[in-house]
Amino acid sequence: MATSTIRETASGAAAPKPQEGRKAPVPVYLNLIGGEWLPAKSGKTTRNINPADHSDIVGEFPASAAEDVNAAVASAKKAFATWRLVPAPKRAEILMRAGTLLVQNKEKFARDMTREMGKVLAETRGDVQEAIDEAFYVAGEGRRLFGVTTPSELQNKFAMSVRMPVGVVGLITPWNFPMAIPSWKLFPALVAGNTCVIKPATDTPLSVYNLVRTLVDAGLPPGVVNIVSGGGSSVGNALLDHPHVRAISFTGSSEVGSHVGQRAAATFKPVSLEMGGKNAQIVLDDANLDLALDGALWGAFGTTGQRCTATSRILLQKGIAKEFTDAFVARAKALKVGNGLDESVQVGPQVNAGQIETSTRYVEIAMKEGAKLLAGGHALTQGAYANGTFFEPTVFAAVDRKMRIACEEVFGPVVSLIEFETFEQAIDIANAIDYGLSTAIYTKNVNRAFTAMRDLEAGITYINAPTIGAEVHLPFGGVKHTGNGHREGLGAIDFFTTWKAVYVDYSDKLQRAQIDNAE
Ligand code: UN1
Repeated sequence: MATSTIRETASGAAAPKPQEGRKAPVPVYLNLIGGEWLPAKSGKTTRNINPADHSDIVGEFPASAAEDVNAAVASAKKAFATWRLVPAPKRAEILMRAGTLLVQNKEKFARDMTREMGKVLAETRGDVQEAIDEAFYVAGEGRRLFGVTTPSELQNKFAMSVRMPVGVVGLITPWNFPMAIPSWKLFPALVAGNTCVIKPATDTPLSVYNLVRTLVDAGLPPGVVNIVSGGGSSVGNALLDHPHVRAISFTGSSEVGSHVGQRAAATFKPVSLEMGGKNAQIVLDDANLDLALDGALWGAFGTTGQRCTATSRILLQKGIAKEFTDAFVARAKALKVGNGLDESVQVGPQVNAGQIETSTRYVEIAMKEGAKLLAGGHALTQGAYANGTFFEPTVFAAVDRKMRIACEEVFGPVVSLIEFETFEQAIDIANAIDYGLSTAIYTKNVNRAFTAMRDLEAGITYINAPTIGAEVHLPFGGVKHTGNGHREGLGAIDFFTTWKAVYVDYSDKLQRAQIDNAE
């Protein structure tokens, strides 16, 4: 692989800059363009800071602009000419090797991720594991990528449909699953023969570097994947506008997703949007209450509530509401919040100060609306928390389904308890939102479980399991404002390929469809 004059170390880092008064020098990471590790043309950088400890600088990353995107797209376009001709099973072998390398580096990549994103080590190990699962799952696709054949209406004519790569694809990825979600996009795009320009989330670029560096080490040719780090308004918009980018895959908020979809429409790019959620866990009177409590606690406060699939509404049937609420509040209060690198910590920091502001604002909104605060409600700023962005696990009760706290995504450790009387009411409340990503119901009644599977308006429904925990080989995505109809996991290949119909006429004469064979 070609390198620039900049000295390259692992993960695309250039020679570290010594920091005054600092023990370890700050590594400087670069863009990957056409196989070379390059700074932003402007020379600008931004800092990646540990949200649990702001004195810990994870690295400096390029603050790129449209000119860097242009170079990356040009290199991806050049690489497409040859990558699309590499047999898919061979492309898949690179993913296989990448999966094996990820297994070897799982612990290191998990620690890097906890440092840049905050979630606890058990979860960042899970995040890397999800990329490993995706690598092995999608590698199998190299020997499938099935098309269909069908009889022609004419004699001596053969008809088939084959999947073609789309071309250069732009991938815009979020900070909450810094390696898993990039892998959901990169791996299917690659096995299908596309070349990629990826814009990592500005809060968590290191995990994308670790992932892409792994692909390079596994043998990915130069230019097939390019990384351009930087902000949404600079790098993101340049990808959306670029005439040679043929499709965009985005995961993030519904607000930004709406912008992405509208802007990309100007150049007719297909766009896959995975966005927000306001996911409900329903607990019926007949549920195994301990199981429902375990699920609710994990669903609401796992990843500090920063999952699109996080449980943010717990719908409680009257008969169990009090017992559940008391136990849930006690357990929420007992959760250990802290630095995710400490194995005893259960809830890490929020990713940045902006997220703390959002959580704080929603607590104020909920209080004004008349919801009852039963636990948490504040940012943690003293002692060990002083250098980070921490928020208490927060529980509201007496929440009415129409309150903003019951309808809008917080993306933090804030959960609302809503009571209901009948099963039908629970389904109504669960569906009475703009989002439709994940849902869960706890019951032992098989009839209710199946009715819920049918009637909950969501891309994912769990029975007796929390709203989080999707596996890579099932379709991932949602309805209403959560998505625009595409799916990751099972379904990603559909987005990253385009159908071509092929007709082979071996009759040696002109045969006019719809005319020569008509009665
Ligand atoms: C997200 O919710 O932002 O289903 C992604 C899960 C994970 C992926 C979540 N496998 O909880």
